[in-house]
Amino acid sequence: MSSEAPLVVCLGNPLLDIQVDPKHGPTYLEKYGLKANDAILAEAKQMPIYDDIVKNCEVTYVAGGAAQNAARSAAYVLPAQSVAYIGSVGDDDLMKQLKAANEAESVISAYQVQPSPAETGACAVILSNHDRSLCTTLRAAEMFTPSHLASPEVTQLLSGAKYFYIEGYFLTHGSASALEVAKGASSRGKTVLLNLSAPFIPQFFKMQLEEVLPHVDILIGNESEAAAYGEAAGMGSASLHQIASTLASFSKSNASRPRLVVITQGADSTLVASSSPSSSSSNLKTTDENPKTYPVPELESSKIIDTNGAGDMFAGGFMGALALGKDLDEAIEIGHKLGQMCCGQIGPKLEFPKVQV
Ligand code: 26A
Repeated sequence: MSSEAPLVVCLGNPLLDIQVDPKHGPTYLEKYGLKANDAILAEAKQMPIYDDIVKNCEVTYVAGGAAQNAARSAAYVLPAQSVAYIGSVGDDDLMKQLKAANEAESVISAYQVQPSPAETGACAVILSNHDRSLCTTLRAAEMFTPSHLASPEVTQLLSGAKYFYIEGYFLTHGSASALEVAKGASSRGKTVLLNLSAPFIPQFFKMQLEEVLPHVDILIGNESEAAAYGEAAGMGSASLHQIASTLASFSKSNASRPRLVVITQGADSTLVASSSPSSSSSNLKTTDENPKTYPVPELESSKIIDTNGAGDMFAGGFMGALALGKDLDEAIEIGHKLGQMCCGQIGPKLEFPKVQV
């Protein structure tokens, strides 16, 4: 580790993605009762999917875990050793693969390693057309304990960083730790980002989400996650604009900085709502257009390999750009570029050797 503390710390569930060749997609969606474009925690009926795909399909193993993908994406635009990632893993081969992927892309892995027989989490990725269905077994990831945050290595990371990124998925088991990180960072005037991650988070973990939200400066999500929040919050037929504005104006502990809510919509425009569009002198300033819309550059369908991780790469690139001091418009543009770059790769990956974005 270099003597300078990393600028960015990410917190999440480390997972190894097991991607199934799209030719098997429809069969496996049907067999395990999965929706084409969704992310879920595996229920008992889906547990056999991991052995099944490995035995019976052509699979590709790729580093995954939503916040870990975002960490690699932030690292893509930042100087070496600027990004650290915290999560819980098993002491196994899967962990070694994840650690190697982080190392190759200059992300510091600050893993809490659970003793055997705990295993590193995995995500079955069922591809069909340009959709991806994610079916996750958390295993060691959900054994994360707040004690890890108090370890000397992590304490140092948390006290030195200026940007904190938490995946909504972590709230399924680790809301106490997420709250500790967000609250601590926010009270020290640092920037806290939270990703909604999947519709089931606002749907089933609304309480945990709203507990962390006051300490969040930048909330990121996509259209279906925002809609799920709208529904859970009893907003009936509210538009995406209204839901984003409601989330932006949700109570905030650090009132010196506005909250931004960034909603992506695949190929459609990205929307940014601000709780106070013109009050900020920082690089988070928006214009009077609120929410503001940012068109997404066109991406030829033939250039898309799969969409797994595109949202994470958008979020990580966006955050990395902000950490570099870029303004909001530039940061969104970089996010779009990295999200699209990811669509041209197998799984949550970016192009190497690095291209200038
Ligand atoms: C708790 N769950 C369901 C999850 C995840 C997850 N990361 C953390 N927790 N379910 C899927 N993912 C990751 O999301 C990425 C795509 O956005 C997958 O590992 C995949 O790389």
